[in-house]
Amino acid sequence: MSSSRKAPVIVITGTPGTGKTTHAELLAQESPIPLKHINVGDLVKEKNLYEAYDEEWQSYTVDEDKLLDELEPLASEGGIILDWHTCDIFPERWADLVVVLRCNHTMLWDRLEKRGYPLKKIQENNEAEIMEVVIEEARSSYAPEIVVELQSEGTEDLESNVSRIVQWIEAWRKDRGIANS
Ligand code: DAT
Repeated sequence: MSSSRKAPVIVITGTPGTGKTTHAELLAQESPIPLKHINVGDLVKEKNLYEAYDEEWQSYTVDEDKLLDELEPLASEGGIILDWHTCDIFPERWADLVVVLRCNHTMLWDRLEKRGYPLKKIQENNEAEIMEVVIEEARSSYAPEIVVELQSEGTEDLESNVSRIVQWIEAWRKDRGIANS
């Protein structure tokens, strides 16, 4: 649960390419309270929070203990957006809202191809989206009432999703008797 935080922790997750970073950036701009966008993949690289780099898959094997130690003080304080393609390593008590972005798999394929991913990495992620890996993971890790699945295919989706999250932030603060600034 959210304990005494005055600002929420919002997890934005989904298969790579579903639009997490795009959503997190717009949300950080439009939020009624300051929210720090933490791109967890970038943080892992910047702070060397990995055990190894896999050339073949072009991905890092994350050192989960180090990552959790790095994030713990930020999560306790609140006011952050955690942007990552997986969510089940975060302790349940950290999250106030878990947004899972979804995208049509052919559209996702095109986005990942544009990103220059190797074919097997595109295939793996495409399959993960079809098999609903991330939404299943979110549902098995968090209370159902905090998990929201949102479509992220075009800019209309992006805008309506972000305004929905902004409304959720306002309601979250009101519920806790924190005045809107
Ligand atoms: P992620 O952070 O999940 O890997 P991203 O935010 O980098 O994904 O988005 C990947 C690409 O797809 C990027 O070029 C922006 C585009 N995109 C994602 N969601 C979108 C949306 N809802 N509307 C328009 N473009 C979107």
